[in-house]
Amino acid sequence: MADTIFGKIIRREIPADIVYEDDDVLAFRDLNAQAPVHVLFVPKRAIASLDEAKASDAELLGKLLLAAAAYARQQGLAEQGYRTVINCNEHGGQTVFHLHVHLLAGRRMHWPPG
Ligand code: IU
Repeated sequence: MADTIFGKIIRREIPADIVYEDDDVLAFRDLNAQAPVHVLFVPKRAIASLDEAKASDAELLGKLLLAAAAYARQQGLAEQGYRTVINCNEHGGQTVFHLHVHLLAGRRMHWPPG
């Protein structure tokens, strides 16, 4: 897949406010935060979108969600709650084609989403 801005952040070619890292996952604050807490969890091995994910990506996708949940718990966000979002392709609102999980917290979320 084509490189993206997230690839450059993972390789430390451009700066980001990194809040979590392990062997498979990097998490950093969204530059255009939509909530008091807005962190993006990205797999270091890039998958363009959820639509591109394969059965062989199952473990990596699980790690991504569990990293977001662990971060939320560790930051004291879990009791009040939070939202995780994966946008996919044009109508899903995806703008960066390196799959990522948005973690949004710190305010009450609305439903249905826009
Ligand atoms: P989306 O689901 O693909 O639309 O999410 C992309 C997010 O990446 C979006 O919330 C942007 O604000 C965010 N972002 C960023 O944090 N830093 C960047 O350099 C760029 C986008 I480009």
